Amino acid sequence: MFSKILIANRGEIACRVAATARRLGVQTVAVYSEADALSKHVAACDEAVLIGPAAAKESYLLGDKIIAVALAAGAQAIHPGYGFLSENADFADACANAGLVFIGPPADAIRAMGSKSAAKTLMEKASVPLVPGYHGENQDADFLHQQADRIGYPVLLKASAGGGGKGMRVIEHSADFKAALASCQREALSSFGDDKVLAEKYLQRPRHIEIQVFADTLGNCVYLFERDCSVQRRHQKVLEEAPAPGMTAERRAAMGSAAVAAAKAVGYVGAGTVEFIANQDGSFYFMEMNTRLQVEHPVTEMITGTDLVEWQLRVASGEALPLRQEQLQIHGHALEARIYAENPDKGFLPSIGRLVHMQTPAAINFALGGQPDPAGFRIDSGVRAGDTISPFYDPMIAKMIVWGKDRNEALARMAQALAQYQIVGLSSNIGFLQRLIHSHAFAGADLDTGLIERNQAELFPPQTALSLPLIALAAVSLLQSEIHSAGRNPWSSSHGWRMNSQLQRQLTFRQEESHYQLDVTYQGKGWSMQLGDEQAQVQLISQDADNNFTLQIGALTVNGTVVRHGEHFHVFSLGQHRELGYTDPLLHAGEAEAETGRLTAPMPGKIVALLVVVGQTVSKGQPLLIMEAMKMEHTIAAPVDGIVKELMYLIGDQVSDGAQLLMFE
Ligand code: MV4
Repeated sequence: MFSKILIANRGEIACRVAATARRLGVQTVAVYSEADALSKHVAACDEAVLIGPAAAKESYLLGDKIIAVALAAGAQAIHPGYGFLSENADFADACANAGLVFIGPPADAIRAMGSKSAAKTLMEKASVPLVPGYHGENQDADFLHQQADRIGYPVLLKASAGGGGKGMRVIEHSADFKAALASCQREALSSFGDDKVLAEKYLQRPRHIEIQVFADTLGNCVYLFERDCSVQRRHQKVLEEAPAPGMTAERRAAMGSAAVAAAKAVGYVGAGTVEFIANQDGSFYFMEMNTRLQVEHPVTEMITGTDLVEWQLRVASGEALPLRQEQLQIHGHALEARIYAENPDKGFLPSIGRLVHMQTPAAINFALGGQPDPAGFRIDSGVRAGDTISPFYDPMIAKMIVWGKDRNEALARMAQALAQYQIVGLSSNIGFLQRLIHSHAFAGADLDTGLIERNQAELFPPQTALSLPLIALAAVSLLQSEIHSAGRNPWSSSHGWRMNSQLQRQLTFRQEESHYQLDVTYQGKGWSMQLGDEQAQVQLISQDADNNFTLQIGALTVNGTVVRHGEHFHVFSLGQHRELGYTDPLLHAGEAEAETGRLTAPMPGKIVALLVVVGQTVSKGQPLLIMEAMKMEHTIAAPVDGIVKELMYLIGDQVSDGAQLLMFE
């Protein structure tokens, strides 16, 4: 085993690799960009080296620099994680030339699988099933048309150099072939610089089922069963699970053997994934091979009780695979949900900003009576509460993985865990994931790659009205914070309480365009609250330092967490996350001169996030940096379209009132 490795990655996968290395007594060297100086992966490793600016091209993609860092630090091997340099065959060669072990497959195996049409030719020779089609060299239009007619419609044209769905055309009738070919070739040329295409039978409602394979340098190769990754949005996986629902033992063995044959055909070593598309009847065809450890590997780890990063380290240091095929078994069912900083209501636009509040689900006790604990709950994340999701890298916040003895148990636990995941500071897809796992199609395991598209209505329902309990939680949080802050108490008439026989006050909350007027009457032991024609006696039962409240509302006892972020109350209760706008009259006093878009500090404070780089073109209203002052966050946005000329401060710097923060043109 190695004594020291360098991890050439960031975020959750760097933390994931570091955790296993630590458990095995292997020292770790992190590399990081300027944007990641304070990040979790730097803290997770034994040492860390700054390699360049935020942009990946100037840091995480600098193979030579990373190799130099590894040599200087005395590391024997480099783990590339996924993305970045993980499938770069030249980098794998460069590691070997420098005397370092690349913890991944041989460079030639990466190259062999890199070209989609060449890979298909290799797979055909290895008797791995391919979608009926033509993937040869002849690109004559009439010849390709004949091939399409032979295959039978619908036919799918794909750019040979493509992947990820770009440059694909579905053709329904022979008469449409010529026009579709021309348009596919144009897109292929402009996107990939190569107009070569291949033609395949188009599968309707296919599933994406992939097989985890593992090979060592001694000639052993096993499969660790399948993952179903059919639930995708624009070729981005959202939910993954293992095993695949409906899979029979015979089909599993057939797919496993085909995947092992695929790996052997290219001399594979290490962790790899063979992707298939499968028809609803179970017939399956090779799509491509991913020559790295994948994001969704934890579901496989959970059902097989393995640590695939440990396997990678053992194989890379020359050891045999820890288990033989017949020692591998499937135990239960695992689901993974990818939690992204993105806004599902705005076309899933990435959401940049700081995780002002993040509370992860308390690990539910999954231990089954009498059985070994299958470690049934796991969050893999590269960020902590207070960290920033920057625009430079993938906006994934975390992967949440749950285990159950069967799919329904795993689903129920995922539902519970998602309901307990709290994020304030940026938008996340948690609500969308909740609707997805409860949807008819997903809950019923009616899976295919079009699931999200086909269930738009169920997955994007109109916002429902706020209920009295949710509003009462926000109101009590507000009232309590006023009592606790010096000089602001319900008896001060300046604060909106009227001095009459009873203390009354009206609070107005907003949810999008709807306004909710809550009439509050202070009653010593609690409040009477009226919302429309609904009225209830409300009492505070308990409140803790982490913003958790228990209220008695009429006959109902309600628990909730309320986090105030600027002029918004985030209420987490009854499995929901609601954002209530509130216009605080005190905050708006005397702010007439605080016009939008100023590029100076509005008050003394600390820089907590830089969201742009020098030279970057930005549009009006785009967030440029975030500062923290008076325990609140202030986002400085671009006043007009322009270019960032200079950034005056770094993350963590203190700035004084009125200080110029950046130069803007
Ligand atoms: C297909 C297909 C249907 N029939 N090939 C999309 C990305 C590329 N890797 C392969 N893709 C597809 N190939 C045939 N012959 C449907 C898809 C497809 C898809 C595949 C896997 C996961 C998600 C997908 C979403 C849309 C289309």
